[in-house]
Amino acid sequence: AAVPMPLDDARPASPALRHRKVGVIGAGAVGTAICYSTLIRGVAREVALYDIDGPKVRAEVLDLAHGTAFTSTTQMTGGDDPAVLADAEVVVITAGAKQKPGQTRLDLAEANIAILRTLLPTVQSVAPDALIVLVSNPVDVLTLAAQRITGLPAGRVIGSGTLLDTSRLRWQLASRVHVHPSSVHAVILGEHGDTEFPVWSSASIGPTPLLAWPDADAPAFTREELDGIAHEVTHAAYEVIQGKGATNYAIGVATTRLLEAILRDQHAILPVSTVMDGVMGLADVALSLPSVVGRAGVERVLPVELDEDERARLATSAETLRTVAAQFGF
Ligand code: 6V0
Repeated sequence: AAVPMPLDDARPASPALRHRKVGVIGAGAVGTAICYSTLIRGVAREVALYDIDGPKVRAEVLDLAHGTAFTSTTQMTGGDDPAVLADAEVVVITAGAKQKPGQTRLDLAEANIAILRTLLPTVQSVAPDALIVLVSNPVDVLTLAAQRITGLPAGRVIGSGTLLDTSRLRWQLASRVHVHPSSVHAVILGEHGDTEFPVWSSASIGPTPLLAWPDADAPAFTREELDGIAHEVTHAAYEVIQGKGATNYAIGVATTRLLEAILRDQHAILPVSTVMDGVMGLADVALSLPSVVGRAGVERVLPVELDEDERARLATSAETLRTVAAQFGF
């Protein structure tokens, strides 16, 4: 049963928030963290959470709703009936199996594609105009599968992709040189997974190219150090999962950032995953490249200047993802 909402909330939603509804599927560690950060950052008027596990989703919705006296988003709803997602503008999918220690993201493909096959027709019937955001893993394979299953335009099916990995990279570099992560301009591209890669050739800190970073307190980066940072970023999830069984807070705020770019029509450039349509010679595969995100979803995918090594790594990422997707007929 759905959790009832108070009808007499006197606080007017700001005009910017009116009618904005985000649906989240999956009341696990990730789905609830997305709800929590979306409530706190106030990017939607209503957040609705759906899960097949009734008692769990009801408890999570109540716990989240109990805090809305202190958040700018005033309505937290949800339940075990997909009708709670009705008319959402964006539906975020976090349902499904997650990595156990030692598993890679690609090991989850079979179970999570099967979930998509039943879930997506339901989503399309209750929220026919919704943009679909995939977070469940392997997120790139699921993004391709979801686009193929729904037949939606490529830009309306968006995987969180390497947005989280990019934020991990920016945090690592920022800690190293003692600046705020928002002043670190560096991206991870390709698969959200083991073949992802940082684009060092165009990375900068403030206006200074990373490869020329000159600071007495923080001497220039060596190749070995950069390789070490890249390794840590790629393996960060394994370490967190080993220790606490899930990663959730960082993907929560990363997904909220994506929702904000969509609902506020920001035309923000974010590294997210969509089905490629020829940019950089890539097609029939979903992976992350810098993408312009606004109300319509991914409006444009931007080609990136890469050095030879980076180009080879992009090709490897695409090939790996194609091989996995092909096993499931995509
Ligand atoms: P979890 O805590 O096990 O939650 C999953 C939830 O999905 C559970 O509450 C289930 O009841 C629910 N569920 C299962 N099937 C359905 C269904 N058919 N309909 C509705 N609900 C269903 O997992 P957690 O939240 O930790 O992870 C969810 C997914 O996110 C996993 O696939 C992770 O690998 C993935 N992540 C993706 C990240 C990214 O950067 N893209 C980051 C972290 C995790």
